[in-house]
Amino acid sequence: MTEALIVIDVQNDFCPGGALAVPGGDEIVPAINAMLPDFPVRVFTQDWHPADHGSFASRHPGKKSFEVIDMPYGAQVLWPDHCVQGSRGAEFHSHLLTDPADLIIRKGFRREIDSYSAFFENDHETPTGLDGYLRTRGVERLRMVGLATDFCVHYSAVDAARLGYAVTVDLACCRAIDLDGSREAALEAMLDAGIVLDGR
Ligand code: VGL
Ligand code: ZN
Repeated sequence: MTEALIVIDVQNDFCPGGALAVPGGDEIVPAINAMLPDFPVRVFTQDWHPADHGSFASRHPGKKSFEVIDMPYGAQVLWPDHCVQGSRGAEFHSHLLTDPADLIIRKGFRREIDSYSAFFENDHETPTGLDGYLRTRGVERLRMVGLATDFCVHYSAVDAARLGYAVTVDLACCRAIDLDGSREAALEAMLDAGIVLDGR
């Protein structure tokens, strides 16, 4: 069974000093670099927002970061401006080895809709194309690492399981934002979806 390593959003803005810093986000980089040679297929994702993206609190007068609003596609957490296309914050962490990536998939590039998952935008139906890529390369099993455990890793893993992949999330190589217990809730949701949580 061909296994792909999926490296989610290991970008400067999700690391200490970044606009939406995940505690310890940079700590996972050496271990991810070390596992890259073990996988025949390696995909990296990159959160990639226009400067006026609808998930930014700055676009919603009177709202603050981390407040939740209703969008046509469902609830949306409002975030500080982050991972703006072409910015330093959107670049991969400088120690992450990116040359081994077969594919870099960008997401969240439509102003009107956020995309946590590497497979579908937050309407849960607009595909990113990653499923087709993996299927045509014969991938059936996925190992997921990256940032953040409770948002992009969580949504990517659940969508992958729903699409029929055998999914393992390697928790030693993930870090969480943890808004109001979102880390624990995400772990439960991933277990319910049949995902193996390595390191729990
Ligand atoms: C992410 C919040 C907003 C993530 C991306 O990569 O988990 N979280 N955009
Ligand atoms: Zn984002």
